[in-house]
Amino acid sequence: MTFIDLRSDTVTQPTPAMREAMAQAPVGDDVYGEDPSLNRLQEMAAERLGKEAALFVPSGTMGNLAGILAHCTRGDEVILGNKAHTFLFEAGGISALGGVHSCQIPNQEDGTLDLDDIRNAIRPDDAHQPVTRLVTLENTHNRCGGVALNAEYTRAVGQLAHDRNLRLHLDGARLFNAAAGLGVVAKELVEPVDSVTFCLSKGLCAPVGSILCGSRDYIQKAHRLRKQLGGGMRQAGILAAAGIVALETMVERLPEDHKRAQSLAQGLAQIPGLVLDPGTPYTNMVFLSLAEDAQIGTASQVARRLADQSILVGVVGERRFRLVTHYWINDEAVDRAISTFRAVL
Ligand code: TLP
Repeated sequence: MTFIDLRSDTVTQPTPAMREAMAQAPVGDDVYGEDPSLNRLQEMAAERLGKEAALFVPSGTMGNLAGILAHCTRGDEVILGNKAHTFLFEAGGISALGGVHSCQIPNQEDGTLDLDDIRNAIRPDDAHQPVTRLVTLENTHNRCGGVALNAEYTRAVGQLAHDRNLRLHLDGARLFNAAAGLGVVAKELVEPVDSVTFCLSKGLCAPVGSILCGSRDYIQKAHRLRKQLGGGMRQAGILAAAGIVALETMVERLPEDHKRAQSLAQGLAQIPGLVLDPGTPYTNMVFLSLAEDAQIGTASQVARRLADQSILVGVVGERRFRLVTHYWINDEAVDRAISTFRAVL
């Protein structure tokens, strides 16, 4: 029996069309800027997001790292959410490697940062304090349930940041899920930001890679940082070829994943012992917990029992799960996941 892997959309395998495009891709040495496939992907991405330039990086983590370091110098401070992926899950790279100090303010349940909290976190001009340089947002917001931030909110944060001479960076690992969830084009969501990363290797199914977009000067700086971080690649057009297929064919179908997340949530909500987060799913993530009075062990124990039945789920707390739908999860997989949960509980 094949595994039904709901742990993340990072587990997506490249599609047959991607494998074919990778095999045929014209390539060159990208450190010399000579890879035609990579250059094409970067141009497509910049155009799609309405930014001057784009840079291919091996991962979302490196995209955020190079992206933040290109705005900041050592000792500068970035304001971010206390549930931000960059704060929680990127191994402290911005401080370990860039000397960037972080000021964490509470993420609201809807993934936003309160405008007053941002305002109050901006440092005065005082030699005792770090210099506030940057604000970052995340869209969709992973630890806030995969919720999407709308353009109006992002515009308000952009205006606040720019009025105070700060820059705004967006971790848009799942930017196209946000756009699909809100029924808008991604360009609209990133118009107010100075820089944005998005991932090709999550819901868009490419095997490797993320893109950082911004102004031409900014991307030139990020390009040097990518080299410093060891992310300058050679015939990376093999990877870019899959990214091109991702942008051309995988963006428009994301609503299917969101619909399946809805079906999954509806099915799981009927099972005694499971409590779904209010509002879940916003996009392609379903968050749920074991009911307080359910005597069925911990989430890890339940996940092991599910794995024995070929269902893989994410454990994100003592009694908490995250299930993510993606291209390789079809209707039958959703039904099987629901019936296996029922059987195991
Ligand atoms: N998220 C992964 C894990 O690291 C948690 C996942 O399974 O969701 N920004 C956001 C919002 C992300 O969710 C992730 C990956 C990243 C950045 C980092 O991307 P990669 O894994 O390509 O470095």
